[in-house]
Amino acid sequence: MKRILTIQDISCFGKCSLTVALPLLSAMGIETVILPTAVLSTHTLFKGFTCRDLSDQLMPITDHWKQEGITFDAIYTGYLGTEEEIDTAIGIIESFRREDTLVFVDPAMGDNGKLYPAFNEHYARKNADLCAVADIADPNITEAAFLTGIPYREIYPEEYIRELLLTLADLGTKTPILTGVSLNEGKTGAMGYDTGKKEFFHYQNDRVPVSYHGTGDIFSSVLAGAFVLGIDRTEALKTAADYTALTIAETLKNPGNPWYGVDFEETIPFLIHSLNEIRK
Ligand code: PXL
Repeated sequence: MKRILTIQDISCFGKCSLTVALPLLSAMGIETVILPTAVLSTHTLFKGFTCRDLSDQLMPITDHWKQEGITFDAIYTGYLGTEEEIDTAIGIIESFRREDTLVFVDPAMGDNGKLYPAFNEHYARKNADLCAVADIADPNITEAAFLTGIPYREIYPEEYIRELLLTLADLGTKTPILTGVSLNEGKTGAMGYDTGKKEFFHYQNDRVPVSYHGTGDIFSSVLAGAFVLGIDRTEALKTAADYTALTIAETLKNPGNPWYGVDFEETIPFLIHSLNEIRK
């Protein structure tokens, strides 16, 4: 069984970061080791959230893993919270990385042209150091704009996406993948650039015209898992994008319509089914 380490916060309520990554990666048949960087009462889009930083725990925890000889096939970072956490995550990657370890970075810090409430532009630029050590980094367009300094655009030609991808590649990411990319009216998906093969690749599906919190974490968790399972990049993009789109569509049907996160629990059987189809 493949083993992944995921480093991100745990928001006790709100369906994001570790409360999404752990169930999804486990459901995909991957042993999932967690390193919570902070404990929050809710995610930061709620008012009055509490936050206990766990920075001082990270080195003792990973030192213990070293003593036990624990290794990882992949390391996946998500929302980190402070610049110090970014440095710590880079240190952990350097310490645990082996030749074949996949390093997947989701520089979760904003959406719709804005940074999340806890962040500023300095933090955003610091995330570029983390992307520099990534095999795969999957920012959305907002995050890519803050990482590269290229102004954010809501409406864009494909050339803009290619420019963002090439600039992310210049930061050091081997395969940058931009999420929330719409190449045609009514469509949405992701586009990537493979620096080894010097090739762009993309996957688009029908756009569900709503925006839900936590969908970036769902997409990243499934995409990271698919790469860890050795699924090829186009099929991996399709698996993550189709699962995310279906989950949004299912959430819309829920009369309670939770604003704070999507009903990914409902669609886990579909995810498992699509992985079984790929394996056939
Ligand atoms: O979904 C990204 C995320 C993760 N963790 C925390 C957040 C957010 C987005 O707002 O606040 C704590």
